[in-house]
Amino acid sequence: MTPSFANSLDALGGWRAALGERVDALARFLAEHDLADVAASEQLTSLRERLDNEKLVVAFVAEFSRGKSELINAIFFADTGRRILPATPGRTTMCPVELGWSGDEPASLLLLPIETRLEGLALGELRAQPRAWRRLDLDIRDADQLAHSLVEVTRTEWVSEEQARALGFWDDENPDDNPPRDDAGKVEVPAWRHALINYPHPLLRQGLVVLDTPGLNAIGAEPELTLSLLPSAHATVFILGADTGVTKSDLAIWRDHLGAHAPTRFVVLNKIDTLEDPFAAAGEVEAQILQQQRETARTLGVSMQRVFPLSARQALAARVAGDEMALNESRLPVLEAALGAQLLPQRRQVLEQVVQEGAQQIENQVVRRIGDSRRQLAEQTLELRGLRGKNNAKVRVMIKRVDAETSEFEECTTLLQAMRAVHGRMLKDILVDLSSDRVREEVAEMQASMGASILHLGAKKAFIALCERLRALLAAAQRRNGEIREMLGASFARLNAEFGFSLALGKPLEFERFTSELQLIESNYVQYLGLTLALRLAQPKFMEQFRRMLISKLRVVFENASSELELWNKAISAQVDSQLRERRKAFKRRRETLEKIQTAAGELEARIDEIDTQDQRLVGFQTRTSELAEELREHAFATPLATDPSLIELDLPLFDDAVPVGEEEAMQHQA
Ligand SMILES: Nc1nc2c(ncn2[C@@H]2O[C@H](COP(=O)(O)OP(=O)(O)OP(=O)(O)O)[C@@H](O)[C@H]2O)c(=O)[nH]1
Ligand SMILES: [Mg+2]
Repeated sequence: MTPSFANSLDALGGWRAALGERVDALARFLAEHDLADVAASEQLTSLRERLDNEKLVVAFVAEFSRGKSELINAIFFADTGRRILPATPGRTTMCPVELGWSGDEPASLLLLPIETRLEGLALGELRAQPRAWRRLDLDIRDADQLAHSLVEVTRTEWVSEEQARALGFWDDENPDDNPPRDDAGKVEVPAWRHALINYPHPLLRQGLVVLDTPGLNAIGAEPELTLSLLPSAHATVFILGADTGVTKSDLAIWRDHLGAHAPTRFVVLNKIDTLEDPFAAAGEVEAQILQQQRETARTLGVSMQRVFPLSARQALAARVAGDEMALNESRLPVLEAALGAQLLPQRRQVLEQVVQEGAQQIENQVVRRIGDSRRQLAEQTLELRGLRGKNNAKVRVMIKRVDAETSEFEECTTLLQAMRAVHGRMLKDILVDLSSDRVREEVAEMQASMGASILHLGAKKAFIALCERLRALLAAAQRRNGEIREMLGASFARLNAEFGFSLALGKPLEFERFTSELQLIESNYVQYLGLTLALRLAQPKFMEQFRRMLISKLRVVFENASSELELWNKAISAQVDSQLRERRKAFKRRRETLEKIQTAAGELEARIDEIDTQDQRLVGFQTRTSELAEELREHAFATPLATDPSLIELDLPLFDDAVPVGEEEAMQHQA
C-alpha cells in the first residue's frame, strides 16, 4: 500500500529524533572532555533546538462548507473512531483553528475572545499572554468529550450593528457582504478570534501544525490570518466542491490568498461522491470527474496533477470502519501520498542543511582547539628533549628563558586590549541599527508618511519605502561586520606572527536568510494592501493592530539577524580568549616542569612520557570528535523517507505552471 502522509511524517520524526540523539552524543562527549568553547556549546544548543522545534505547517483554505474540517478529520482524526472537528452543512468553523502540540501544556482548547480585537493587540502578542485566552481541558481518551468540546469553535454571538462595526464585521461600503440582522436588529459574529487545540496526536507531536480556517471570503477575516499564518504555511490545501465547481468566491479566495507567492499548493476537488448517479452508465461518472479536474486546473492555472478529486466524507467513514477498499475508492490516499512525497523531503532538506553546516562548524572549532594544544605540547617536548644529559645550571638558564618568554608574551595584552576595545565599539554601533527601537522608529516614519490619507497607493508606497530602508539597514550591518572582520584580520596577523597565536577568521557573516525573510514579509503585505480588506486600515483600531503585527514580524527578523551577528562575534572572541588561556597555562606548565626536573633526577623522562600520553589522548579526542560529527552528517543524509517512489519519479514541481491543454490526457494515470 502507498505509505500515507502519516507514515511519511512518522519517518521524518524518527529521523529527526535520531539526529537529535547524535547531536546529544557529540555534546556529551565534548562536555566530558572540556573540548567545546562558548561558541561551540551555543551552536550545539541551537542545533538541538532547531531539530526539536522545527514545525511543518499545513493550512486548509476554502470558501465555507467545502469540507476543510471534514478533510482534516479524515486525514488526522479517523483513529478516534468518529468526527472530531465539527463539520456540518452551512457555515461551521467560525474562527481559525490551529492544531498542534506543545509538550509543556496539557491537552487543551484555548479560545481567544473576539473582543480582544478592540484592544488593538496583534494575535502574535496575545499568544504570549495566557490570561487573554479561555481554556478548556480536553480528555484525549474520550473521543465524544473531545468532539463535544471542539464544538466551541462554531460558537457565535449576537451583537449590535455598532459593535459589529467596531469588531470589523460590518462594512458600510459593501452592504451586500454584511451578515444578516435578526428581528431585533442584532448581528451574528464569531464568539472567538482564534482557537488553539493542543492535542498529543502522534503527527502533531512531531511538529506538524494544522490550520483549519473559516470560509475566508467573509468580511471580518483576521488580518493576521491572511498576512501571517497563511503565507508562512509550508503547504496550503485549497478545497473546492465537486458539487459546486469553481465559484466566483472560490476564485476570489484563490487569487487573493494563494496567488503568486503561495507556498506549495494542493487543490482538492472534494465531494466526488455527490456525482454518483444511479442512472449514469459505467464510466460516465469517471469521465465527469476527469472533466471537472481538467477544468479546475485550467481555471486556477495549475497542472492537472495538482488537482486531487476525492471524497473526504467517504474517506472518514472508510477509515472509521477500517475498510481499505472504500478508502481507496475515496481517493484520499492519492492526496496523502503527494503531500508526503513532496512536503517532507523539502522540510528534510532544510534540516539537512542546518545539520551539515552546524556539524562542520563545531568540528572545525574543536579540531582547531585541539590542534593548538598539540602544537604547544610538541614545543614543550622539543624543549625537554634538549635537556637530556644537561646539568642543573642548564636547567636554571632554561627557567630564566621561560620567564623572559612569558613576560614577552604578556606584552600581547596591550594589543589585545586595544583590539577588544575597538571591536566592542564597532559591534555596539552595528547592533543599535538592528535593535527593536530602530525597527519601531522606522515603522513610525512609515505611518507618518501614510499620513491622514489611507488611500491604497499612498499606504503601499510608504510601506515599500519602509522595506527599502530596512533592507539598507541589514546590508549596512553586514558590510560593517565585514569591517570588523578586516580589523580583526590585521590584529590576528600580528598576534600570530609576534606572539605565536594561531587565530583564524572563519567565514564572513551571511545575512541573506534575513534579507529573504524581509522580502517575504514585504510581498505578503503588499498583496494585502492591495485587497479591499485593507480599507479597514482606515479604522484606527485596525491600523494599530496592523502596526503591531508588522512590528512584531519585523522584530523577529531583526532580532534573529542581531543574534546571528552577536554569535559570529562571540565565536571569534571566544577563540582569542581560549588561546590566550591555553598559552598562559602552557608557560606555567613549562616552568613547573623545569622546577621539578631541577629537584628530581628521573623527572625529565617521566615528564616527556607524560606529555606524550597527553598528546595521544588529544589525538584520540580529535578522531572521536570527527567521527561523531561525521556520523551526524552521514545520518542527516542517509535513511530515505518512506514515500511512494512513483510519486517522486513524477517530480511534481513545487511551484507549478499550468500544463498546456492537450498534454493533460497524458497525466491521467494519476487518478
Ligand atoms: N457528500 C459529501 N459531503 C461532504 C464531504 N466532505 C464534507 N462534506 C460535508 O459538507 C459539509 C461541510 O463540511 P465542513 O467540513 O464543515 O466544511 P468547511 O469547509 O470546514 O466549512 P466551514 O467550516 O463552514 O468553513 C458537512 O456537512 C460535511 O459533512 C464529501 O466528501 N462528500
Ligand atoms: Mg470547517
